[in-house]
Amino acid sequence: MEERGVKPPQEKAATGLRTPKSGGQLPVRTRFTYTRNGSVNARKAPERLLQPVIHEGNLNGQGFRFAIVASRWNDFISSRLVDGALDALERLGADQKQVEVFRVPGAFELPLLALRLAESEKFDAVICVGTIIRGQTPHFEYITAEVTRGIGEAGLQTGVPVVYGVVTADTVDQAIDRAGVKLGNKGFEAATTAVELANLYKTTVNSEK
Ligand code: INI
Repeated sequence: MEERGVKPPQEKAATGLRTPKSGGQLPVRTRFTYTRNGSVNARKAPERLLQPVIHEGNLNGQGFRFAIVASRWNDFISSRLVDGALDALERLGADQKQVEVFRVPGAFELPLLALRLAESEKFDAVICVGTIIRGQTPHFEYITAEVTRGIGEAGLQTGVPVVYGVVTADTVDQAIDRAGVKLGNKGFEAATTAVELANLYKTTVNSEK
């Protein structure tokens, strides 16, 4: 028989916000059955959904080696990105001796050095930061596309996480907003991503090494 307008009972287990550790499991999730008119069938107990193992990196930077590759163009912004990345690594427990910063002239030079550092087997993750501003170059689209492609390629070719912390903006003001003013700090975000990925790779795809 169909029930009309029955509200789903509280799904307590499905609302848990805890971050599963790598290899952990989701909180138990359930699926209600519905009647033909779309309301919950309160007469039937909810079914359990599959409980797959979830792999997710934690945010502990201790014990990992990180390279930050930073370009000097627009340095008043790019150096803020380096500061943001260092701040994140410090907060996440990375060891000072395990973090190295490499400077290159412009963003176009980031991918090759990122590739070589990733190949070197000296780093668990490479963090690329730089600033490309549209107003300053008619080649904005080319440079941005090439830098983005090259940074992605460095990771794909080596299997080492190479993270993208490059600000691309139409104006100087927009770029400043992404370097610690209104819209966070892209260097901080990239370093946090690097820590998460270093943990994820260590506990999953690299765990046999
Ligand atoms: N490099 C940047 O990192 N940001 C820019 O905004 C930029 N502009 O505007 O031209 C820029 N150009 C230099 C480029 O990255 C190379 O260093 C140069 O072409 C030499 O290869």
